[in-house]
Amino acid sequence: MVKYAGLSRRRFLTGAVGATALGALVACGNQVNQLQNAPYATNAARNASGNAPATNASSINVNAPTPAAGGPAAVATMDHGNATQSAGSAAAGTATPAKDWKLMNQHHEEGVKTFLAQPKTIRSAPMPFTVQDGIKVFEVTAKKVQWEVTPGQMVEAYTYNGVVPGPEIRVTEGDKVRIRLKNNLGDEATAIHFHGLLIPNPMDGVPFITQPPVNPGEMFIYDFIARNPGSHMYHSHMNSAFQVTKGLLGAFIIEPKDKGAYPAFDKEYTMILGDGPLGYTLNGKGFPGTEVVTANKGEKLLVRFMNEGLMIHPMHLHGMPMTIVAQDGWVNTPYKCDTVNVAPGQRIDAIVECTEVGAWAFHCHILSHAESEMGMFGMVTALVVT
Ligand SMILES: [Cu+2]
Repeated sequence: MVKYAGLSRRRFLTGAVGATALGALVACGNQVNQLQNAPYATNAARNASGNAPATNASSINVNAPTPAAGGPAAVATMDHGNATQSAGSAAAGTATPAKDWKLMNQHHEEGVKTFLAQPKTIRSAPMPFTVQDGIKVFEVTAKKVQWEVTPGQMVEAYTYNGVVPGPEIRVTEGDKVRIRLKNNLGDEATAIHFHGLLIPNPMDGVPFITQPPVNPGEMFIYDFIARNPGSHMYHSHMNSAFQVTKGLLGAFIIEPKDKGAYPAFDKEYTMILGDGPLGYTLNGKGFPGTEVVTANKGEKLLVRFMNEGLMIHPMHLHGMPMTIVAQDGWVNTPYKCDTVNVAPGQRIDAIVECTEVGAWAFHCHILSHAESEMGMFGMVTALVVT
């Protein structure tokens, strides 16, 4: 049916596409996408079957078609290589119901094509600031918006400044920082905790412990000095299992004054992990809405993993090892791995030496957070090295 515009599926999935891999991949995705009349039709089905944790079923697209026979529970025992197996040929109670493997292939394929057609950069710009009396002042407004988690799937999100994650706050060690939090949520109080920062106690952002709650319509001003460099976060500490997983979260990065105090890298990418009402997400998006990570051959890519969800996510990169250089902002003795556990609240800094050209899958290895009969979903992206 659908042609790959000169690129075979095997070629772009293995990444053996030469020096213009990304351009070819994206062009390929775009061209293929144009051939489809309803490119998002199967995404709705994918969302219904997998993108959201079971407890959040009410927030996902309930108008989607019924998932393929067998359902998610059958996925663990599914064997793509054994297509001749059928329910009637094995003892009752032990066999997986027969699959429509052509339909499954189609769902998997369409997800990848949609992913490759995404723009390369979908994240918002770092949060702007003004400088007043030598203080970097950031304006942060908590408000609800309709957020597109995957193409065509809108979910109510609680946001800082209208985006999930909130815009990255980036300052330098020693900076004087002011955060002006306005609560426009309308019907609940909130507060910001600066996760990982060494900070004066009254600025720690925990209602009824260090400050009054910031009620609807109110403002609270946080003032502190950025003391400890590293990968940190900011998030709600009010009704947090709900507010944070709905989107009140963001990266707070303090660059070291002395760049030599941190391992060398050429470019960086922050990947915030999420699970909850928005589904399984990387930077507020579920596959195929996730962003393609790109690097040139030979570059050292710093990936800052941050987990703002409620579950542990072992993040796995195909093709190349990661060197773990810091945890929770503190530089540690480096070690190599290809899968790194990121627990809720943790930040893990990993440097990837991009030695291998190609499109390398990059995903959570709790596979029920990443792939089902309906194709890949949730915590999946790709590192494309050209
Ligand atoms: Cu996971």
